[in-house]
Amino acid sequence: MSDMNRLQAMIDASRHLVFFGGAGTSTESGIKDFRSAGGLYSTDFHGYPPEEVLSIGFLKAHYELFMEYVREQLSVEGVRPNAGHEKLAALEEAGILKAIITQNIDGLHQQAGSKNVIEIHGTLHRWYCTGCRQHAAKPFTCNCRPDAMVRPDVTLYGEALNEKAVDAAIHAICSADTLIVCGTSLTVYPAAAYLRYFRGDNLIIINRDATDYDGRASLKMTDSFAEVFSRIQVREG
Ligand code: CNA
Repeated sequence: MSDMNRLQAMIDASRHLVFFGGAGTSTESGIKDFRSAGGLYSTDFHGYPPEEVLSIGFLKAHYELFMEYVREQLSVEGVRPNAGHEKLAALEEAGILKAIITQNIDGLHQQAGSKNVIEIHGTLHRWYCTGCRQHAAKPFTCNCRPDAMVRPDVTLYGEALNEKAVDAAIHAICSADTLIVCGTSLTVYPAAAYLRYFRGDNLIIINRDATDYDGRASLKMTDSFAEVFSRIQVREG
């Protein structure tokens, strides 16, 4: 049986399918990931490594540079979901997929029509003022306090994850009989550690590069997200 047929059989047999994804699900929409060759981590920004730029300490110390990085490197304007995002939305619509947990901040799953999306690292589609908590879907100006900053509602290095999102993610993983992990290097913690809550039948990893969890997978595929998901059949009931 081919890997594609095995994947389809596991999805067909599943009663509670959950998807856990990362930046690799958006590369085929034209958004760079962090750790692939040519990803965001391969280029410093004004002499700073991106890991440092995307930290709470950097935001506080170099707000203008941080904002420039977000505008230039993380912009999601005009970006469209790919065939993989669309198939996941169709699987949810058919009642097969119960939840998407994503480390991404680009909002592409929702743009494709997915409803139950748990964004454990926040979103670039929500901005808030650290002074008065006013918020909006885009960057805005606020003069409520001299030290206030308008920032994206994303989890930066050095910050804790949103508790509600973490609880929802762990609950979804605990409830899954089949978990598809895709487009993530599984190196960003604590997100990657949530996989240890999976107690179901089949852990499926679809990722171009190797991950530390490959040995635990019932099925590992190295084909691309959009390629694999465009071939999945949505079989209701
Ligand atoms: P990562 O560490 O960059 O890993 C991405 C993984 O995806 C790599 O192992 C690649 O081999 C694999 N990959 C890349 N393209 C594909 C593809 N088309 N099909 C299959 N596999 C592919 O990214 P992680 O998500 O693991 O790291 C978590 C970080 C990345 C989170 O904090 C995110 O906020 C952050 N991030 C998000 C975005 C986004 O929202 N689109 C973009 C860049 C970084």
